[in-house]
Amino acid sequence: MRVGFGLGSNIGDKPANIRKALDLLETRGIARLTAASRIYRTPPWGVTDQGDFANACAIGETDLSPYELLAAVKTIEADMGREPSRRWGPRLIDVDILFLGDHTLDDPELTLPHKELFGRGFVLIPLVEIAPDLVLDGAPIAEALQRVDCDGVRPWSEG
Ligand code: PH2
Ligand code: MG
Ligand code: MG
Repeated sequence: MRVGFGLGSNIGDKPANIRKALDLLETRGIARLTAASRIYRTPPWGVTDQGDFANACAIGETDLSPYELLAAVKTIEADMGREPSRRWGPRLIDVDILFLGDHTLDDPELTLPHKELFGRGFVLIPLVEIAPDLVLDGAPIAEALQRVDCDGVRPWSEG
């Protein structure tokens, strides 16, 4: 089944953390990645008194069920050294499941498609980069991108 991931980091070597998590998704057999976006530098959203994030998205194929996938990404986060923090606070690595095939789920543990995806430039910009024609829950993501604030989101290499 087709799966989309959103990755974020704002502690330590942020781009290296994103690349490590992408590598673990592959090497642990969680997903076969078919596309990964560039890494973007993004202003903190939600809680603004923290450092900029590195963000990226990836798409792949997986055989795992929603909750198997959730457990697998949480294990990656824990193994990389993520420590509990306040909601929207600083994190070494965050791996979010953005969508899984056509699954729709509304559970406190896991919402599919990801509930805040449509309002976040730091997710929509990298996702549209690798999947410009993607439609989630009947909504074309490229159209959603036109409506969100993308101020300050730029490729990491451009500082
Ligand atoms: N993640 C959050 C809260 N705020 N801001 C940016 N720019 N990037 C993130 O990945 C991010 C955030 C909680 O998951
Ligand atoms: Mg998360
Ligand atoms: Mg997140």
